Amino acid sequence: RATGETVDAMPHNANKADEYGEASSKPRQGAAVGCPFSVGASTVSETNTNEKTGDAPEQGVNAASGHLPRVRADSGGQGMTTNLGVPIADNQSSLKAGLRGPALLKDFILREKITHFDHERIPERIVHARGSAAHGYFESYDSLQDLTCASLFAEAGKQTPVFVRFSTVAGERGSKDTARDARGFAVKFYTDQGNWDLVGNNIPVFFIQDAMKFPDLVHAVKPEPHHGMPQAASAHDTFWDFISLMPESAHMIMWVMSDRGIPRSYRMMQGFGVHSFRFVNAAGESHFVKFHWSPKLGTHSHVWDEAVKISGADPDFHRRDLWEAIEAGEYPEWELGVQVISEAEAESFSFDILDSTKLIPEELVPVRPIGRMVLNRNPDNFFAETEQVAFCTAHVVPGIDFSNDPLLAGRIHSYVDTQITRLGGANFQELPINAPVVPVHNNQRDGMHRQTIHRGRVAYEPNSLAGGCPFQNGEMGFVPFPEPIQGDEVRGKPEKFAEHYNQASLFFNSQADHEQQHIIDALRFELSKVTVPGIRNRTLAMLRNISETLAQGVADGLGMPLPEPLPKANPQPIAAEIEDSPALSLLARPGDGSIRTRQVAILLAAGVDATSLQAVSSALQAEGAVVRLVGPRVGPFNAADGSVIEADCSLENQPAPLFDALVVPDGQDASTALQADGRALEFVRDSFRHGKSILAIGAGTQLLEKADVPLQSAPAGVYEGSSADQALIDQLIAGIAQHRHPSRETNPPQV
Ligand code: HDD
Repeated sequence: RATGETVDAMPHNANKADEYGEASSKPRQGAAVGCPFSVGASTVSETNTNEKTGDAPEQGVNAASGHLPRVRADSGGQGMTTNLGVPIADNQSSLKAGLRGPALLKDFILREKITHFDHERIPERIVHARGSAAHGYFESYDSLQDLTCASLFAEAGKQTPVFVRFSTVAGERGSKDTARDARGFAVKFYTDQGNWDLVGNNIPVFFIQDAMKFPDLVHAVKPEPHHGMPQAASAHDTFWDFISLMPESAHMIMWVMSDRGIPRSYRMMQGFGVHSFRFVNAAGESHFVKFHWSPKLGTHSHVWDEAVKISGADPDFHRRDLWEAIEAGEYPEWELGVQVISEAEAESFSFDILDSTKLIPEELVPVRPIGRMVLNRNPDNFFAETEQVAFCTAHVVPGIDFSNDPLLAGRIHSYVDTQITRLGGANFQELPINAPVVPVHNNQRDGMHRQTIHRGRVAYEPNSLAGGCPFQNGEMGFVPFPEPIQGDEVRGKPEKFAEHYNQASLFFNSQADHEQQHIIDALRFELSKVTVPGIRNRTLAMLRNISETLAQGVADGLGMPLPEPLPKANPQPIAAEIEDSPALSLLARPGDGSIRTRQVAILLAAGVDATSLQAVSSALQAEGAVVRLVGPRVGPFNAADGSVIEADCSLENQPAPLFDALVVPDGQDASTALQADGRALEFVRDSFRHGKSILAIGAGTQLLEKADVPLQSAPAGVYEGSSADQALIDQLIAGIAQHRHPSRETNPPQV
């Protein structure tokens, strides 16, 4: 509904009485009572003018060419019709022979409605089924014409519309957002030379080296086929059975078991193209490139206990976070960077750049920033846009080409292929969200659900009847990089692919102490869910090749002795270029230091001190934080000074894991009431255990004491004071900007 007033104007359904007995034999009143759409009311989405970016198109910018407005429907002020436009008189009852008689087959209106409903679902994606998306734009920093002729990088300031979908990998469409998993980071660029899809993840490497193993990997991680469990989780026998037999997965396992596997927000994670691609310039010269997205807000993650609790309290946590930020005008932003490598350089590395289980350390090849991406509009319709968007690694544009990475080769086939089943035929690219912003001309015809009405009698080339059109573009079109290729047909892999552990060790060794501990804890958790001892043992044997500290920590957590290390595929050690890469720690990207969009809970109950509550609340809001007043229930509470304060959420519906920080204001009666409420104590304990910033003022401190927060040890990120003075509030703001306070962590948790 557009406005609250409309709801108030419709206290009950006045049409209801007409549905029964004699009255039902007469046609209903024409107009709906209280039509919920009021003129002038609009959401952020509806006021945008550019269909793909949401912005007013600027001159010289890729203006979209009319697909989305043409298909957008808005029923404000409209009467109801069938799918064929026939006005519907009555949408309440089926057509019957007598009020108590049988329903009639000729009721085409009922049948149309039920038939359409019966077919509303399409197959979910085989992987990455759970996702959320947004529109936005990419803006190039410079002309990259020396490197690539891709038109989106042609000049500084050039904007290209994008649609971006984030996802988890293993879970089904309705599964929770905060599962431990890699996250998909798929970007569709609607360039003026056609669509380019950069279908990446938030992790720069992958589990396997060859597409041949992808179905095996996915079968292993998905719910086990006999009983369909567990949902959206890798903590089970078949996954670890496969992994422990596939040592090439060691590096990716380090990333997924690290905090990267449980990001705080889609807005706070990096993205990577993973494979080496090629940039090709107008002269036909090629460089290898790796793509990196870096979030302006920095890289931040949950802790495991928090992620588990969020999945119960709000399974849509990441979807809501992205949606709300964009609706609030807090547009998420990433910088795109590339690592550029010449063919000769590529040869010189200790690893193969065609191996997707390896990254190129930033210390070896720095990341060059080339543009920024802003997401500034939510989709109008989840199904039409987020569900029907079809990303394909085969979608490249002139200036961007593939490398010979054997994982990428399989992907080039798989994505187009899967859309044909998922979206019901070969014309899926005509769906508005998938259509390019440039016109499409070729001789492909017909197929299921064809939208275009092709004119003329020519659908072949060469032709003379249509003057040879559509004509070939020659060197203006996509010209594949002419890489000379020679070799025997062989099923196998290059030598360097056999080295599986150097970069897994590099990743583990480059983590901060608490990050290393989180990897150990994650593996302890996952392997404790494995029921077959041999699989635990084999995984431990694999971990020994990564780090003795890691393997010992996990073994201790499982109460197991350390087995012999797993024999290596390549027993000859290969010297790695570096042994420490600070860029691999989440701490390398703290963000811009602001607390914008951070969610802060202020606890309240009757008798709360309104002055301290309001002082903290206004100071936080001035910094862009989102403040929620959390009460034992929602609704009004009398403050100590007699004023009335409204709790907008409750301890029950919005528990601590959903927040970034906690404030307990002054007020003796409120503190006493909260101390007697187990949910408030749990709120404090969870906030403390999850390393969040906590501010307690005056009597609010008693709640922390009652919750066993060890105040005497002056834990980091816990601030106390007798009044809400500015210095105290500044401490809180600085604490929230740090994201969380891992120095409080103990194993097991004290609180
Ligand atoms: Fe994939 C979906 C990312 C390897 C086959 N993949 C999919 C999506 C992302 C990725 C982000 C969701 C796109 C969306 O939001 O709609 N996939 C990756 C990355 C990989 C990778 C970063 C390794 C570098 N994928 C990979 C391989 C294969 C596939 C090796 C098959 C040979 N992926 C698919 C798929 C999906 C898919 C079956 C399922 C739904 C879809 O494509 O549209 O074709």
